[in-house]
Amino acid sequence: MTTTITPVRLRCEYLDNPSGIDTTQPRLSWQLEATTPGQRSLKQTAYQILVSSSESGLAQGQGDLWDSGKVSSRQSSHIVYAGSVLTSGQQYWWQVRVWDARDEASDFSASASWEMGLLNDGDWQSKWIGLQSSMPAYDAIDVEPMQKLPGLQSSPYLRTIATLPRAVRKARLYVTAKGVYEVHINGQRVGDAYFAPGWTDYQRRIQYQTYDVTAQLQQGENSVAAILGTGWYAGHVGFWIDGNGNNYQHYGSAPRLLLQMQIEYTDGSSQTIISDENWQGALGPIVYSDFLAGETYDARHELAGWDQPTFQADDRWQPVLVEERDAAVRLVAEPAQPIRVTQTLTPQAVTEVSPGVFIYDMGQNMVGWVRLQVAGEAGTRVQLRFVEMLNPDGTIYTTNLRSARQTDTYILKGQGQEIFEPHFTFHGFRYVEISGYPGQPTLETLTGMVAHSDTPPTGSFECSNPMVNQLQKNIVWGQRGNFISVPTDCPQRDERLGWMGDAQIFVRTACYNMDVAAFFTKWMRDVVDAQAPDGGFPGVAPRIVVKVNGAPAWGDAGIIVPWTIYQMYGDTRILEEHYEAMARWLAYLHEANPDLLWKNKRNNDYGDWLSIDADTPKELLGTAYFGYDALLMSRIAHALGRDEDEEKYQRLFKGISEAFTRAYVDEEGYISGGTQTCYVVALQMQLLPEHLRPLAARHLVKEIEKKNGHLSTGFVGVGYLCPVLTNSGYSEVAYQLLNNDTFPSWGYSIKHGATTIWERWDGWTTDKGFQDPGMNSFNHYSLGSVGQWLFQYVAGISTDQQRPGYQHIQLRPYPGDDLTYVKAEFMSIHGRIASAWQKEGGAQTFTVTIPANTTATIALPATSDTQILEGGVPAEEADGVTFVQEEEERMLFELGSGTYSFRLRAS
Ligand code: RAM
Repeated sequence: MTTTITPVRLRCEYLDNPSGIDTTQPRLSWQLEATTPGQRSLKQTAYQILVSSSESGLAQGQGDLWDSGKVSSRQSSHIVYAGSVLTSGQQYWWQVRVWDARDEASDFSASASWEMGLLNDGDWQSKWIGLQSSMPAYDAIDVEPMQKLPGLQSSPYLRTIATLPRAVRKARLYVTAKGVYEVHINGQRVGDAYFAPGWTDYQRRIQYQTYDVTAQLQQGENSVAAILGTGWYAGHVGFWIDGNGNNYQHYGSAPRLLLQMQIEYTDGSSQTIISDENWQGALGPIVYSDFLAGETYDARHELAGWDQPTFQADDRWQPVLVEERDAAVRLVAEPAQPIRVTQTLTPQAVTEVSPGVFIYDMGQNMVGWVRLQVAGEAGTRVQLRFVEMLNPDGTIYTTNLRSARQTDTYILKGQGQEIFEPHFTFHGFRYVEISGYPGQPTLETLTGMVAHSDTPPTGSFECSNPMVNQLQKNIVWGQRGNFISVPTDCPQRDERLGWMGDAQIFVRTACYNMDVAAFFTKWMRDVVDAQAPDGGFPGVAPRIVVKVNGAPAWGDAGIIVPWTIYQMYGDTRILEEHYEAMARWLAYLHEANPDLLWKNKRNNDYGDWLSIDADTPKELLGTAYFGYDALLMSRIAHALGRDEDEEKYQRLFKGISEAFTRAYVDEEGYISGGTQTCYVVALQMQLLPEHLRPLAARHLVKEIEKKNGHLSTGFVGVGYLCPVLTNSGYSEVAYQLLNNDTFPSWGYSIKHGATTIWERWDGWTTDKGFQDPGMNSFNHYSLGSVGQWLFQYVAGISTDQQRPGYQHIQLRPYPGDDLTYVKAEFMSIHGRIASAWQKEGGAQTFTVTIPANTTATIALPATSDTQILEGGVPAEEADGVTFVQEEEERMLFELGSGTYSFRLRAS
């Protein structure tokens, strides 16, 4: 007999064949597919993992580092490596085979691998290098006065020659920067990452990247070279906090490079190339490159051949400045996907708005930059300015960028066709203004380069309402544009900070759209690095610019984010890793607020930020979050088997919910403040006694009616609004909010051309035009947190809280009256889940797919009177389907893996 299941998609620490990880007990995961498509109720009953120190050894079935033996288990994700000790720089190959329900073994899977990075501080021999400060800057260069921001720096070009005496068998490059880097070997750029090493608190922890450069090296002389940018380290980030314009040099004054190349020769000998005194530095064509300002590139200053081994350095090249490493700053492997260009866009239109000034419409508010093609005389200066919106007269609207310039300037060298892409800057924009272009630019002149943390797409959602489909697109574009090493609030103005409130409200939506497990694994370390000694989590992580501790709904991201990652991916390690930090945050709140209302230490309390004519009392909102923290901590303690803590936090949660009810709720379920958000948080966070819940839900609906069927929630209330309505039996009200296109609603922005989620409901209105430019981004994801509701309720794809990570799936779709169909998919850690429903005539069809080795409970909107067929036979007789029970207006069935199509008809 052959097996029914096949292991596929092997991953290590959420990544495909990662190189340079520093987790010494990495977790291995795979997915299972039906060997014969269409088979149902397939499960794994056992697995065997082999890990080998060589690819050929593994091919011969040897697990010299680890042979798990046959382990009886359903587990197919997060299996902790338990073999011999893993060592720096070594690559490991692994494979898995599984046994099915009949105890038939599969073949071993295709092999996968991972490679360790540099695990010990002593592995690093290299030194930080940069330009001597005596190096003349391009300050005097004729930069447009408007582009002159204090702190702008020219990019260092650095190079050395590595002489390799023998043929290379294997070479790895470990590299990082204080700032951002681009490495070139023998004239070729290494890797495809942008803005590496990414943003962390550089005074504590700097990520490095590992590249396989074997194929780029040759016996003999090799050029190893790099360009640096200031990036988050020394460039402009955030707003003008102190009135002096000091929103730059947050971590240090000038960029530095740290590079180490480990070479193994075919004869078994080895060599290490490092950044040190043997490097030279010069200024090149990048006059400056800065996230907020943009880039000015003078091609006349290009250092032709500078990254080639044959290059003859002239006296522009000087010895570099060398600094020893500070052991207090940890060098860590980057645990997440790097930033990459994931798509290119062709402009949709170009218009000449005044003589020689052209405006391109990219058709999409995007984040990244453009590639420019141009030919003309040397010294011709082409300027590109990037904005999200246009003024009524068709010119570019720059005011909402505040002090961010978002301007790239290219100065031609005059040698035929020239192509320019900036190196170390990104912009948030839909429109590009080009001036100084020699000749008539065409649609081919510019190409949009979309860049962001390359988190793999996992979700899709489509329905019969085009406006809702546009909403889903806008949510995804907002996520792409703002997940840039950290989850930022916006990508265009002088801010771009890791705002915690935004992240916590959006994290579940983010998990549906893309695989963000590794991304948030990394960011939670930023959060904990930024935790204050008193236990206070920050309001932004990394903690710069806004230095106070987190406010309600902002600091709480420190608990909500790990909890959500655990729920969405079954990851207990993120809970363990940060358990102490989470406990300290809660203790900090508790100590400051012994009467269990969050009165003290609310710091910059933003309340229900950017709500519409609805002031939710801040203390009440804070207390709700305090209660939610305690509730989640009790669940987290439970997940980790910490029984005493579970009880302790449960008691705390009970105390806070009682205090909340005493202080803010009357006996008819009215909540003081009376805003929609008041009711939403009280219900979502389970703060009300049972008997008041239906009353509070009614009041919530009344509040919506009072607003003529509109929402009034800000960042904080919006995420739970539709879920709470739906859970309380008012899904039709949630649908009404979804379908609205009058102000304020998601549809309103879409009706007025939005291609991303706006920061404010009233970012632009027909009555008032643009909102206060002091804070008006058109690419902010927070109000897009309704995406969770689309997947989890409209399509009905949810995990079982008790068996997280979609090991057991809850399918509970809520068909809305105005939609005729919905089709959604979600690639979970266990494989592809799909849910679709459709109405035709008097019948409804529900088609679902759940992956092998998972089970599901489907709750169909039906009663015992409904005729329910699956594949043409009565559901309870269908293969893989077991009737469970009837609940209020729902018929529940248990499903084994596979695809099912249920047809419901009222009889
Ligand atoms: C602004 C942004 C950000 C929000 C803070 C409180 O800077 O809107 O998204 O979190 O305020």
